[in-house]
Order: sequence, then C-alpha cells, then structure tokens
Amino acid sequence: ITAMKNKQVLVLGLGLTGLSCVRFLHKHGLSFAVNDSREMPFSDKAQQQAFINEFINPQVSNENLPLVSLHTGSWQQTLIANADVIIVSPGIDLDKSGINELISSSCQVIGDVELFCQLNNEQAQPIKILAVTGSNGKSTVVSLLAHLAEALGINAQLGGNIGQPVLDLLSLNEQQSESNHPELLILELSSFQLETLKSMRAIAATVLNVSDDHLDRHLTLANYQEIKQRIYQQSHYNIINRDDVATYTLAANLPALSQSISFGSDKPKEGHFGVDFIGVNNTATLMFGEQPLIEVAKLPLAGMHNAMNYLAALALGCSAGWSLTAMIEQLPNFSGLAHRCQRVHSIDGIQWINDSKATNVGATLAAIDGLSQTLNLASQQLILIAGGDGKGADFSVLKPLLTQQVSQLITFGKDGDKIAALVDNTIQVNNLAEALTRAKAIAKKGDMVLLSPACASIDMFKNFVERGNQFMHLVQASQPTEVCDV
Ligand code: UMA
Ligand code: ADP
Repeated sequence: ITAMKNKQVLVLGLGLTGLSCVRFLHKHGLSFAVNDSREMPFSDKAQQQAFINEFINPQVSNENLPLVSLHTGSWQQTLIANADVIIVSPGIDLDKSGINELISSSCQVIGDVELFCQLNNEQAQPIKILAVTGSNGKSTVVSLLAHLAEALGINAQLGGNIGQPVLDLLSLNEQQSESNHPELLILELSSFQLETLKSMRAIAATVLNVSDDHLDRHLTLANYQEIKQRIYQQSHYNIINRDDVATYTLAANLPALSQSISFGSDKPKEGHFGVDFIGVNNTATLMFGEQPLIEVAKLPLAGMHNAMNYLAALALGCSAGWSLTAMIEQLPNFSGLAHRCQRVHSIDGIQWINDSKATNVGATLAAIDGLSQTLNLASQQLILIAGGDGKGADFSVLKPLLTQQVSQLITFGKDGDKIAALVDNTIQVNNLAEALTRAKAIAKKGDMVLLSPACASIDMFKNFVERGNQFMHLVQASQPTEVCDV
C-alpha cells in the first residue's frame, strides 16, 4: 500500500473486481483513476450516482480524501501509458483490446488476486489459502470445501472466480477483531486470474482438469494449460489429477512429487486418493490408499467427474490438516450447486436436467457420460440441447458420445451449427424456447432432456444463470395442469 502512495494507479474494468479494487484503494486513502471501455458500466443511474457520491464527489469536504477519476466509453491511451501500476480485471484481454501496446515497460500490471496475495503475505498472520483451478468443477469443489470447513468448525471464506472478489475479504478482515479473522481462504481461480498471479503462497492447490476453454483469449491449448499449471509454483502441496495428463505435463511447473497428493479414477497407491471396486458386489468406493472411505452410490453428486471432485476436495482438506473421517461423514450432506446437472422439478414423467453451467466441451462430455449411465439407453432416450458461444473450442471431441449416447441433438445459438454438423438429423432451432418445444414433442415418460450447452451463454443471455433459469421456467410452464395416474 505504501509503495503505491505516490504512484499513478489505474484500475481497468468496473465490474465486480473493479468495484472491489475501488473500495479497497479508497479505504486506504490512495488516489487513482478507473477506466472502463463501456459507456455505462453501471447497472442503472442510481448505482452510477451512488458511485459518484461515494468516490468522485463526496459530500464531505476533506482535503485528505483520495482523488478518484472515472473514465468510461473507451480505453484512455494517455492514462494507460502514464500508469505506474495497473490493476486489471480478469475479463479484460490486454492483447485484443490493444492495451498491452500502450503500457510502459516500467508499469506493474497485476490482478486483484495478486494484490491480495502481496498484502496477505505481509500480514503477521496471513490468511491461509487452498486454491482450485481447472476447466470444470472449480465451483463445485470450492463450495464442497466451504461446506466441509463449516461442518468442521473452521473459519473459512470462499473467494475469487466464484463471485466474491478477494480484496473485499481483506477489507473485511481488517475491520474485524483478530479473533474474527478468517483462518482460511478457499480460492477459486480462473485462467484469467492466474495470468496475473505470481505471489500466492497456498497450503495446497490443484488443477482439477484441463479441456478446451477460453481459447478465444489464450489461443492454444498449450498456452491455456501452461497458465493453469502456474498454480503449482505457488503452493506448498500440489493435488494432482492422475487421470488428466494435461494438468501436469509441463514438468517445469511441477515441484517435488513428495509434496504431491494425487487423485484418480483407478486404485490408489499409499498416500493417494482413488476409486476401487470392492466387496462381493464390486461396489465403486472412494479410497485413500488401501483404506475404503465411502461408496460412490452413497454420495448425492452423480458421475465419475463428481467422484473426482470429491477426491480433490478430500486431498485439499487433508493438506490443510482436516480429519479425513470427519470430512467423509459430511460428504453426503452437500447437495451440489444449481445449474450443474440440476434436476428440474416436473410432473410429466420426463427427467429435465439443467446443466446450463456446462459452458465448455469438457463439462458437456462429463454430463452425457455421467447421466447416460443412469439411463437404460435401449428404452430411454437422452435428448441433448446444446449451443451458444463456443469461445473457439474444437467440438469434435463430442462426436463419439453424441453418436453413441444421445438419441436426439437439438442445437441453438451462435455456434450451434458447428455442434449440429457433428451428427446426422440434428434439429436446429433459433432459441431455447423453440428447443424446449421440440424436445417436448419428442420426449416420452422416462426419457431425459438435458440442457448442457458446451458453450458460453453470452450470445443470447446475460449469463449461464439466466439461461438455466429460462430453461427451468420453460420446463415448469409446459407442465400439465392435471395429472391422471392410470
Ligand atoms: N470491460 C471493459 N472492456 C472490455 C472487457 C471488459 O471495459 O473489453 C469491463 C466491463 O465493462 C466491466 C468489467 O470490465 O465493467 C468486467 O470485468 P470482468 O469481465 O473481469 O468481470 P468482473 O465483474 O470483474 O468479474 C470477474 C470475473 N469475470 C471474468 O473473469 C470474465 C468473474 O468470473 C468473477 O466472479 C469476479 O471477477 C470476481 O472474482 C465470472 C466468469 O465468467 C463468473 N469467469 C470465467 C469463467 O468462470 O469461465 C473465467
Ligand atoms: P467451474 O466453476 O469450473 O465452471 P462448476 O462446478 O461450476 O465448475 O461446474 C461447471 C460444469 O462442469 C457443470 O456443467 C458441471 O456439471 C461440470 N463439472 C463439474 N465437475 C466436473 C469435472 N470434474 N469434470 C468435468 N465436468 C465437471
């Protein structure tokens, strides 16, 4: 903070992250500028006015108040070129926006998480960190960890890409008495946040999996992979997914194996987590070395991908010193998050599944694979609704599962035609409502209709939540008003 006192500080972006930076810098008495390329970054006039009143033209006149300037509508070339420190929001692509060309060589470009970590490292009692990245399962794993922490009486906070900017936690931390400080931050990190992160000192960190995502920004899978794997250099213990070589193949990033705990879908070696088929019925069971932990069937989140999520969370919890027995006891009480393979209440006998959060190919593969195992495909159809903004992904990996497990594919959205082209007889529609109408006409009792788009929603919706809510609303609106059970 002191080092930033006489510097030209610039906050780029005024979304959740930018706003948290503004609150943080202002609270610490630092003057700075904010630049957002949108004309109107606020949700409405009232929010804009409140921002101006609080930070730009405060009613109280006090010469010690920091000076804050707001610039919207375009990137401000001079401000950017003159900045000593730029705090950039994760969603801003510095290359594509042309900002990188303007930044001076002496300027420090950091993200909010990097700033948080630098400040946290300086504290007498830094908040401990468990960090999770990966293409899919991040929110599920961090939420499961938060559930376990709460049940185990650990004072933990969720933060990062899950939607809680970390600088807000630090501010909060300082207002509380020492005894109220969170002990632990359970940190969800996106590849965008990892791009600007180098000072994290996590107790343990994991790359859950790597599949095509955000290639419109990271350009190649190798580059995306390298960015994800930077997390290992900033962690004491590394939690490695044995099944997915893309999470650990860049050996340069992988520290000593003695500091690694692995998880995977096979039988684990001592000190590692895995799955084994044990007992007279060959029951799939989560294992720690030779020790059976819990049967997969007793856990609410279905599919092998969720078994991996459970194991990753257990490995992270163990690294933080949590009791394995206590964690296992609490696993069945976590019922998962909305919009992730979420069953929609219906009375028409059709299984409607909202997996709107499947914003990339890997998530949709996991959903088809996991859910088709719950069906008898000889008598029950799996109808898949997919499409949206593919973010430059290669959809061809979907082809085998689309051919073997999906009875009918319905596509919509910007890149829907690319998915449609993978199989014959795809129904292509203009929007989600039409997709629902077509699915309803085909589906019979016992069938499953799965919205798992393999794409981001931004071409047609505000976000995946709006897309999922619209799906659930359409399902419920189309339910019969009276059901006669014969
Ligand atoms: N902006 C511009 N010009 C641009 C792009 C953005 O001015 O060219 C401005 C926007 O006008 C807006 C601000 O930048 O005012 C938005 O910044 P942002 O996109 O970084 O979004 P935030 O609201 O700050 O939210 C970010 C994360 N968003 C992204 O990474 C895109 C949130 O993750 C995260 O929850 C939040 O910080 C708190 O840490 C969301 C996300 O979609 C959920 N993440 C991606 C994902 O999960 O796949 C990575
Ligand atoms: P993230 O925060 O990484 O986007 P979420 O937990 O929100 O992850 O889940 C996003 C999507 O990925 C959902 O469709 C979910 O069903 C799917 N998913 C969850 N865990 C995994 C996993 N381990 N592998 C593949 N897909 C997964």
